[in-house]
Amino acid sequence: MDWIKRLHEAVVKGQKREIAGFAAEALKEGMSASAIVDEAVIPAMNKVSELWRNEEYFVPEVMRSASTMQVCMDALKPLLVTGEHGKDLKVAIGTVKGDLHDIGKNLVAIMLEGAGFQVENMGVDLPPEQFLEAAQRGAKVIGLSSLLTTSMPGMGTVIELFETSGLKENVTFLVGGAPVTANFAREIGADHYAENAAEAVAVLNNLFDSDAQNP
Ligand code: B1M
Repeated sequence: MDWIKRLHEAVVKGQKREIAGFAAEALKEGMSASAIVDEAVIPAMNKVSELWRNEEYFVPEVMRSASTMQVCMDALKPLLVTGEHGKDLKVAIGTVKGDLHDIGKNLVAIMLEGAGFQVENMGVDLPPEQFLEAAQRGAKVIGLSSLLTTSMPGMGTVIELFETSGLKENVTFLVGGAPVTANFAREIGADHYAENAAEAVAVLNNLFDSDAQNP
């Protein structure tokens, strides 16, 4: 059985009841959890995005695929959360105010947890003050996600709030989301930009490594 194809199809078609079983079979046949995410789940969500763009999928279909993806990620989570790396680093991640998109942000959160970071997944539509409170609770990395050009400036608002509160130097800002670019990240004063979940993990792993080398 081509499990990549089967799992990809399950996410695209929103086969929520079947997907955990498919993932279990794929694992039994020797596929790794990260291969399932990288080769089936993420490309399938990209396909769903394309179908939405082409107006072949509408809100119900997109939501069905998103919840199917979530079931699959929940089933794989114990296997993805294996990293020893970065264990002491607290990361608070959320979608900025005015924005309800959370599929990609949740993927980033799960992958960071998988890499061993302590992740507080704060939700969506978050007022800037909530990120400040997360830093006061000990988060060293603040992850901001935005999927809308209209909510993107909200990332800058969060960073400005940290500046005026004198807390900007205490944290590292990681930003991402489909419309966000490395240039935009620089403009608003973010420390790092990641294009996708794997890059977010790589960025923070590098940060952790260099902290370990220069404590
Ligand atoms: Co919305 N939506 N949506 N939507 N939606 C987009 C973003 C859009 C591009 C579609 C389009 O028109 N082509 C468009 C934005 C246009 C723009 O601003 N330029 C859009 C719009 C307009 C809207 C509404 C305004 C529609 C309306 O009501 N008229 C509305 C807004 C609601 C709101 O937020 N206030 C809306 C609503 C919705 C749904 C509720 C139906 C649903 C969201 C469901 C949910 O998230 N729970 C939805 C969806 C699903 C999409 C698309 C189709 C898919 C987004 C997605 O989940 N992609 C999207 C079209 C698209 O992106 N092509 C679209 C899959 C996901 C894995 O990728 O989120 O990009 P992504 O995450 C990636 C990277 O970006 C990155 O890593 C992730 C994994 O690799 N990343 C980070 C993300 N966050 C990161 C943080 C990091 C680092 C990396 O560090 C902290």
